[in-house]
Order: sequence, then structure tokens, then C-alpha cells
Amino acid sequence: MANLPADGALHVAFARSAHACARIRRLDLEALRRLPGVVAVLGPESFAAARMPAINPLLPLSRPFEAGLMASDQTRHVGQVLAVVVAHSAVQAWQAAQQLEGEFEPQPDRLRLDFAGSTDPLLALHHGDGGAPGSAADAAQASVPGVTVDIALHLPRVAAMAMEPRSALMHWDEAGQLLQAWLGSQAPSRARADLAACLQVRPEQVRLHAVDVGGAFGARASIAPEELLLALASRLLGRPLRWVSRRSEEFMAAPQGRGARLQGQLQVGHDGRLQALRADLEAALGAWLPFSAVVPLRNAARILPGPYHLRQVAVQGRADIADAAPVNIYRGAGRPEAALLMEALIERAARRLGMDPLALRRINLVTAADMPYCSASGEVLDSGDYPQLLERAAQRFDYEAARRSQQQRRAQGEWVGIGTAFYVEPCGQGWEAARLTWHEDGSLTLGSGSPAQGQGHETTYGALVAREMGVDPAQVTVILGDSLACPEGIGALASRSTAIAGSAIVQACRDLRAARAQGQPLPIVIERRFDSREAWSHGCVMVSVKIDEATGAAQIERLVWVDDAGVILEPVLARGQLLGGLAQGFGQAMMERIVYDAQGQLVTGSLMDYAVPRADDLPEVLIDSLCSPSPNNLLGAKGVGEAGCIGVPAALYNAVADALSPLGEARLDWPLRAETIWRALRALRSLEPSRPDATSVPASNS
Ligand code: SMO
Repeated sequence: MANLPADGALHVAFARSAHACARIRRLDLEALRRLPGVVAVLGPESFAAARMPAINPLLPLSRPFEAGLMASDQTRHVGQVLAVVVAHSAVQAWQAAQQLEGEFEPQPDRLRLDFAGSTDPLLALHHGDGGAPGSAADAAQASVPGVTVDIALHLPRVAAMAMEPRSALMHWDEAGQLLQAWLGSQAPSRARADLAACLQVRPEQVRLHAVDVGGAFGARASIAPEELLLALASRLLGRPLRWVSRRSEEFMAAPQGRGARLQGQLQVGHDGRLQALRADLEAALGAWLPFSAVVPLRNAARILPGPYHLRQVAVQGRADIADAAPVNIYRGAGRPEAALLMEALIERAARRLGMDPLALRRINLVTAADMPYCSASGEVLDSGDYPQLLERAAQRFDYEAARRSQQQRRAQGEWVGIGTAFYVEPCGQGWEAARLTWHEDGSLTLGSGSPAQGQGHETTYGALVAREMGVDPAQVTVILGDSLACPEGIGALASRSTAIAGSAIVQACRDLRAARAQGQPLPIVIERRFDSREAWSHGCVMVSVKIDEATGAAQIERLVWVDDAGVILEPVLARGQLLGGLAQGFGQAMMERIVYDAQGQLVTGSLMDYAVPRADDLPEVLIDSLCSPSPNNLLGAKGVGEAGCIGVPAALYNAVADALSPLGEARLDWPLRAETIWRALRALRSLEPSRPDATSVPASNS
């Protein structure tokens, strides 16, 4: 974005709040206007009427909620925008923005932290009775002998960590009638509509260019206040404006992911049949709500009980705002939470029953003969042979041998664990569109509304057009993210692009060939939509870890992963998606967490304080795949982008829990850092009176 040519463009930096929750008594904007290179400083009065767009109505809010584009008389989180500083150079704008002073009155009594226990949450959901006390199901189950296991998990927020921080360029034409907007977006059609609504112009007056930004991961699914501010400021000043965020701003102000408290209770009969699940889900929300903010909670709730036969399910969920950065969908968006809760409960129940965790899964997995299968949550699993996939994973892992080896090594005093996670990955509902032009020279141009931020959709879509049209891929030009050349679309989210946007491409190709066969002359332009029911990918991760007793550090010894994403069009790109998701899932499980202190100050505000995995942190992995085509689209395709974030953390959690299980059920906090595991091991040992080495570390160190 910094290199896009734009004649006369000025540079924007945002002055940001150092307070999470404070009344703003005074802002000294005038002082900034005298600083070197500064052209304009715009405060809240310049944007008083503008509001963040309404959010996805998938879940109703329990009370009206709206947010401005910046702080006016009250700060809502550290990093919230206080003023828009415009200067001749990016450095001048940044330096001036750092010097904003004012009078702030901190309001510690009004500070809202994540999960502060609000009695009237902004989001609430409830489904199923799941054998709640007094229900019919409860009465029926009381007669079934079995075991009940509980778990409580706290997933911290994490940073989405695209390679490029957010950035944008806004350029109005001379007459002020057309805005050209360059930004990173997974949902350019919605971004354009949101910009137009905020500017109170017609959508045709915004030409949006969603450009390459090195990753999105959900954090770029919804428009941000900075982007709207840039467009408004550009119109006010009559100049092109450019903004390139710094990494530190991203930690403070960009949408974060996860943030959840999960509690579950699973009842299992002595025969190993799952009887009832109760889940209590709490999701974090920030100071403002990105469009998709409700999605993680909704997804986690609807995906339970995952791949299993289990009719008695009761899920309660809630979420509320906090004086912190926004939380949005992030690679997986509720799928990881559902998999983690369910898979941790499964393995805990297996230990309680004295049963192998794979044996427990074998009894309860939905089978190929059950497909399509309507779950207790009302979701329709479309296709797949889950038991076969489990067996494939066990075979590739050499599971029986691994368990024997574990017994021997345990007998020699080693702390080794094997963890499994079986996950499902719903891959998006609704439609996408393709616009295909067959030119007189025989070449083709495709526009899709489902763009790319590093997934390689240009390659996938281009090869698909070439295959369907019987031409060389070099004959096909793919255009993404340009609202003039592309049809509308929902976007590139929820692992939907190949399955749904790809099917729209197939439909367009078929209809184009048919039109040509009827003698229609070139050029021909055709636009087709494809509307889809949800496809469900699935897979199984098996991992073995070794815990260092002295430090608690977990070392991954082996990771085997079998994924079924239906028909794969581009194996190399699909593998890249799996590995990328694995890296992010690994990061979340083992090292990443956003930390706010009790004053709402961000403690992890840079890459010095926030650990992200590097290539040499990642284990060797063995990836295998099965193919159960989805009946719901023209390609039989399913999604692949989120799988690694879903299955990997749950398997790692289960492996660490299994390693410590000779001492009992560990209480493990996230991420599974050495210190966390060391403390869990120590806590378990303290319950064991007869272990003399349990006191080898002085109590003052805790
Ligand atoms: S978290 Mo995804 O970009 O739907």
C-alpha cells in the first residue's frame, strides 16, 4: 500500500488513546497543527455523525448498541482513535500523532474487562434442553449408569498477525463524485457498501480495490473505523490520503481473535455411548463490534457436539463488550472452540471409563451410512466416512505401537502423552458469483467476488476456468477485489471460496459454452451465481508430546493429520493452507496470547512481548487426505483453510493432558507454555502425599 502511486497523496497517522476507560476533558489538537509537515488535524467533531455499520444479524443483540468511528468524550479502549493527523510524510504524521496531549480523567470504576460477569450480556443464546435438571431427557438418563466429566477452559485472545499490518489509500476524483478505495478486505462487496453508506453516497460512487496484503485470517473480514475515517477525511480535505499501520497499532487496535471461556459437562454410559452434553460458552467482544463479531459464539454453539451421535445437547452462550480491542472471527471462528471442548471432554471421559479414547470415538462417530446427518444442533453434516478417517489416522500414526511405547517409557519415568482430535469444519453458506468474459481472441477474463489474501485463488480459479473451457491457463486472466471488474460476493471467509465461488465459475463456464454452441458471437459476458448449502470438512489430528519434567516444556515428537476436504483442485495450495493453519493453531496452543492488565492496558503490545511461531518452532508433520465429495456444490469441494486451527490445538491439549494423566486430570491454562505445564504438573503432585520429589521446587517460586 505504501508503494501504490497516488499523485499528491498525504499521509495519515492516528493519535490513539493511552487510556482504556477515561473521560476526555480536553484534547490539544491545535498544538499538533503547528508541528512540522502537518497539514490537518481532525478531531471527533469532524466525524460526529458517522457510526460504525450495523453488524451481522445472525444473532440478535439484547440491547441497542452503536459505536462511533473514534472517541468523542469517552475512551473505550487503549489504542482507540482520538484524532486523524494528516501530514506531508508518513514520519511527520506519526511523530505529530504521538505528541497529542489532553486532559483525561480515568474511570477505573467503569472499566469493563473481558468476562466481567455482566448480568445482561449483549449476546445470549440457548439451545436444547440436553437433559437439564428436571427435563424429560434428564429423567431418561438418570436410569443410565455411567460417568460424568467436566472441563473448564479459558482461551486467551490472540493477534491475527497478517504479514502486512492494515493499510489503505483513499482517492476522490476531482469532482468529488467517485472514491477510489484501496484496502485489504476479505469481503470487498460489503466493504464497499459500508463505505458508501458511511459517506452517504451511492455504492456506484465507490470503486473498491481489495489488494494483496499478506494475510487476513478473519481480521480483514469487516471494515474498520480507520478505513472509514480515511475516506471521510479524504473528502473533507479534497486530497488522496494514505495510511500504513505500524505493528504496535495492530496489537492495540486491529481485530483480535478467540477470547473464550468454555465449560462443558459430558455424560457417558458405561457402554461408552455419549448420553448428554451441556456446554456453557462465553465469548469476548471488544469496545466495538466488527460485522462478524457474533459469529464465533454462534459457530461454537451450533457445531457442538461435532462429529458424534449425541441427541441430548444443551448449549448456553453469552458475550459482552469490554474496554479492549475488538474481537472478530479469526481462522476457525468458533470451530476451534467447539472442537477443543468436545475433544477434551471425550478424552477425559475415556480416561474415567478406563477406555481407549479411540475406542470411545469409534462407538460414537457418525458413520457414512448416516450421511447426510442432522445433528442435535440442527446442522446437516453433508458427507464423509468419519470412522474410516479415524482408522486411517490411527494407521498412519501407528497408534497401537505408540501406546505400547508410551507404557514402556512411562515405566522408565518419562512424561509422554498422545492426544487425538477429530474435528468438523463447516465451510460457508449462501452464494458467490462469477463474471466470465470470452473475448474475440479466444482469451477469457474471470471476475470473482471471493478474493484472495494469500490463498492463491487466482491460480485455483484460473486453472478451473481453463479446465472447464478447454483452454490453456495462460489464456485466462483472473481479476479479484476490483468492484468494477468483479461481481458482488459474500467474500473469502469461512473456507468457502473453492466450494462456492468455484461452483459459480463452473456454472458460468458451462453456460458460456452453451451460449457459444448456440452460435452467439464473441465477445460474450456471462455472470452466474451459485447458492450452496454448507459443506463440512473433517479430519483427525494425532500428536505425541514429551514433557520435560524439570521445565514443563512440551516437545512434539510426532504429528499425523488426516483431512478430508472433499475434492481438492490444487493440492499444493491446499497443503499450504493446511500447513499455515497448523502454524497458527500451534501458535495459539503453545505460545500466543494477548494480555491486558486490570487497568485495561495492553501488556503484549509488540513482537517482543507476544510470541508467534517461527518456521523452526514447527514440528515435522505427516499429512494424508481422504476425499468424500460434497453433494452440495458442483465441484464436490469443501474448505481447507481453517482446519489446522481447529484440530491442532485440541490434539495438543489432549496430548499434554494425557502425558500428565498418571497423576490425575490436569488443570491446564492456555497457551501450553512450559510454565503452564510445569505448574499443572506441580499442582497434581501436591495432591499426591507420597511423592517426595514433589517439593523439589521452593513454594516461593509460585
Ligand atoms: S475466520 Mo474466516 O476469515 O471466516
